[in-house]
Formats: sequence, C-alpha cells, structure tokens
Amino acid sequence: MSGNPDVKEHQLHPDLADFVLVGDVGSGKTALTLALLESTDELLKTQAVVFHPSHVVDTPGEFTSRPAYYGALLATIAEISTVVYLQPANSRAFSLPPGLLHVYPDKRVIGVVSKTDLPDADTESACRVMADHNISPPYFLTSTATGEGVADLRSFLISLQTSDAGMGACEEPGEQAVIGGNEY
Ligand SMILES: Nc1nc2c(ncn2[C@@H]2O[C@H](COP(=O)(O)OP(=O)(O)O)[C@@H](O)[C@H]2O)c(=O)[nH]1
Ligand SMILES: [Mg+2]
Repeated sequence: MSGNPDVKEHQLHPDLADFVLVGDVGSGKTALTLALLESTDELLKTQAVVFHPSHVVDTPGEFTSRPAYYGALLATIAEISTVVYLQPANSRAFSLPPGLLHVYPDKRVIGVVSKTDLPDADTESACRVMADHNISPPYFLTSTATGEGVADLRSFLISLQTSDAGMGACEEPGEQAVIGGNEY
C-alpha cells in the first residue's frame, strides 16, 4: 500500500498492533520485534524507524540515548497506544527519555527485561531499575536467543487489542507476568 520502503509488507500476526519498542542501542528491540512478528527478516542495525503493519514500530536506539532525537521519538509514538520499553537483563542504565511519560501521560508502558539468557543477567535488578523509574509491573522476561517469554508478551499485546480498554500494565498481572508485585 505504501511506497515507503521502511514499511514492511508481511503480516503474520494481524492482531498484533499498535505498539512501539524503545530502549538503548543493542537492547534487543529489533530482535524482539522480529520474534514477536515471527518474521524472518535479517537482524540489521536499525538506522531508521521501521513501521511494520498495524502500527508495530521499531525505533533506532539513538531515539532514547541521544536527546537530539527525543523530538523524533515523541513524534513517532504520538499515534501509538503502547510503549514497550526494553531493559537489558545485564544493564542498570535506564534509557527511556524522562520527559516522555509527561508529554504523553496516557501511554501504556510495558516493561520488558530483554536478553535474560546472558550469563551476567540480573533480572531482579533490571526490574528494579524499571520500578525506580515509574514503570509498573507486571514485567515480561524475554530472550530471543531461547525464546523465553516471547509468546507470553505476544499474547499480552494481542489481548490489549481485543479488550476495549486493554489491561493496564499496572493492573493485576496475568499468568504471563513472570515478575510482578509491588516489592520493586
Ligand atoms: N544473547 C542474546 N542476544 C540478543 C538477544 N536479543 C538481541 N540480542 C543480540 O543483541 C544485539 C542487538 O540486538 P538488536 O535487536 O539489534 O538491538 P536493538 O539495537 O535494540 O534493535 C544483536 O547482536 C542481537 O543478536 C537476546 O535475547 N539474547
Ligand atoms: Mg534495532
């Protein structure tokens, strides 16, 4: 439909829609996007915003790590309901731009711990980093290397589309929420 080469044509999960992945460079956004979509696209460094069908959007890490790109990030996510924030399991650096939730207070933010398979993974610390920055549980623990948590996150994102208002990320964790509660 679109002549934009950044718009992908495949649509394996048409009900998976309306979310944008943000997180630091190398946090695993593209790998997780492709895993969620079950896409066979090659994993390349994301140089631009990539629009998959149904408002599934992968962003370059520079969008969160460089203030000069914040405007582009804010414009990109304006029309999208859900922000999926990736916190690598081996990192304690938080990289969601601080103003984002103030500019768009109505966005649903889902916290994902990525790369849980890494030998130096510390998922509890990663969850705590998100909690300390006002991202509410449940958090999803994922690895695209082992496949852990990918199907659960996909089901959750799809459930947001099928229920009218969707389930807020700060509400009762579902079965798929591996870590939840208020201890963080
Ligand atoms: N071990 C491991 N490596 C991963 C995982 N997800 C992504 N990677 C690797 O981390 C690097 C960056 O991933 P990418 O998806 O491009 O990150 P992005 O910059 O956030 O889009 C790549 O070399 C991936 O193969 C994961 O779950 N486990
Ligand atoms: Mg990428």
